[in-house]
Parts: sequence; C-alpha cells; structure tokens
Amino acid sequence: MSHDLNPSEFKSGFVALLGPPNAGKSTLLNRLLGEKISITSQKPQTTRNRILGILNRENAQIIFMDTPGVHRASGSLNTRIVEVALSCLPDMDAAIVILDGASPDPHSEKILFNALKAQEKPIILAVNKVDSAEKSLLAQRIDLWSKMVNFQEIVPISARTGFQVDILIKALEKLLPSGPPFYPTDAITDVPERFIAAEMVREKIFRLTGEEIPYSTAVTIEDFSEDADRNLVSIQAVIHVERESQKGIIIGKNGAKLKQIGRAAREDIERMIGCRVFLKLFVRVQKNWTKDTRAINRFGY
Ligand SMILES: Nc1nc2c(ncn2[C@@H]2O[C@H](COP(=O)(O)OP(=O)(O)OP(=O)(O)O)[C@@H](O)[C@H]2O)c(=O)[nH]1
Ligand SMILES: [Mg+2]
Repeated sequence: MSHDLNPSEFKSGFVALLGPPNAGKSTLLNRLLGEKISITSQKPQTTRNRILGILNRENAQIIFMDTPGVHRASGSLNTRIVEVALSCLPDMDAAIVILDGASPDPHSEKILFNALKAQEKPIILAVNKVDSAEKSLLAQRIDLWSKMVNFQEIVPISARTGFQVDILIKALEKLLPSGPPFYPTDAITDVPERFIAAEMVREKIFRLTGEEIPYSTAVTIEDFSEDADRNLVSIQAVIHVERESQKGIIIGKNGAKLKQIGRAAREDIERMIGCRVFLKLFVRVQKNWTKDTRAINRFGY
C-alpha cells in the first residue's frame, strides 16, 4: 500500500482545548502529543498563554490550542487570561471542551456554556479524570452536561492514564476539513524553546511554593545561548515577583528553595531540548506587576 499524501484524503485543522481552570487541558495536550510542552499543576490558572501543539497522524494534522481556564475573572491579569481563552474560537475548526468528571466546577462551567451557545463550530465534550470519578455521579454529570450545549460527541477520558484519548483523536479526525498540513509534519509546536524553558521554571514555582506566590510570579528569559561544541545550552532566567517578602520566600533559607526550583526546571528543560543545560535564576521585585497592563504585556501575557 502506498502512503503518499493524497490531498483529498488528508485532513487538517485547528482545535481549541477549552475548559475551567484545573480540568486537565494541559495534561491532555501533553498526552495527545506524547511530549511535555505545556505546564501543569494542581493549582488553578496555571496556563496563561495559548500554547499550540501539533499532532501529526498518517492522514491528518491536528493543531491543538491549549488555553487558560475559563472562569469568572477579576483583576487585569485574570481578565486578560480569560479573553485569551475565548477569543481564539473564531479561528478554530473545532473545539474540545474538557470538564472535570471527578470534581466539577459549576460556576466556570456556566460561563463556558454561555460562551459556547452561539457557537456554530463542532464541539466535542471530553469528560476528564474518569480514573478518579465515582461512576454513578459521573453518569449524572454527563447527563446534565449533554443538555447544555449541542455536543457533536461525548467522550469520557483520562488525560493522566491515556484512557480513550485515541477515541477522542479519531472523533476529531472525522470532523476536520480536508486539506494539506499547515505546519511541517515533524513539528510539534510553534512556541520557541526559550518560552517553554521559562514556562518550566514557572511550573516549578507553581508546584513548590504556596499561597499567592505562583500568581504573583512571571518568568522571563534574559539569555539563551547554545554552545554546540560542548553540547550545552546556557540559560539565564529572571523570576519577577511583586514584593520583597515574596522574593525572600522564593529564594528560601540559604537559597534552598531557589536551588530546588532551578534543579527541577533544568531537568525538564534538558529532557525537552535533549542536551545538557546550565540554568541560572535571578529573582527581581517588580512592584504590583499583575495590576499593571504594561508589565503584563512586557512579560508576554
Ligand atoms: N486523576 C486525574 N488527574 C488529572 C487528570 N488530568 C489532569 N489531572 C490533574 O489535574 C490537575 C490540573 O491539570 P492541568 O493539566 O494543569 O489543568 P488545566 O486545565 O491545564 O489547568 P489551568 O491551566 O490552570 O487552566 C493536575 O494536578 C493534573 O495532574 C486525569 O485524567 N486524572
Ligand atoms: Mg493548563
């Protein structure tokens, strides 16, 4: 059998991953791609930007857009984050709505369902975390959700274990338009490595610090240089916080916390780019940056 690309058989398109904070959107994106490009944590509002992930199949290229969680927002940064999530819809060919089947979030779901009502694009509901959901409750929730939006299909999944993720992909392949690939078929994302490196640092702050610290933090890369001879990448990153006291917490006693953040981030970055990494972290105070639109822009959100 020949495997030449036949344009009339090849399908390609853009699919938004939408859902409340913490539903598992970024975990699902990484699972779909088999590679970690989007950061995840147990805390809501981990993702701040759209992240594009490209899944190359034999007869299709599916381009997924991971988005920040949709919720009722207050404050400049949060309002921006929700806008980022919803404003992508007109450019998409389809959407997957991801809801947490184990612990629903009725408030955010309502905002999301309202935003989707006037939507003409095909929408698949992925009910996530079925690995940890109670079966009879899960059935009730699915019944309720199925009446809210005219979903093309409903697929119970586990982004963590991969359960039924293949079914989700097949359902998508069916409804995407015919057409050639948009990106080279060996590409996995359009996001530069230096952005993902900054995100890896931000993920460790989400996972290793508590309270308001992760939400007061931005990470920028000041230098990213490759030394091909030594098979080494040197990265200098700045962690921006809002207050002096937060700087102290991030650095920790004798620098222990910053060291822990740096080591964990370096290991992830090495896995992503496949060579040794020298990562140097600095902490800088930028007063009240989450309320300052210019600072939010400057940090790339
Ligand atoms: N048990 C279980 N946990 C999951 C599953 N998928 C994701 N999680 C966990 O749910 C939490 C949130 O996952 P994320 O992927 O960061 O969620 P998100 O929707 O991207 O969240 P935001 O970016 O904050 O909007 C993490 O602790 C994940 O490990 C799943 O299928 N089963
Ligand atoms: Mg996310």
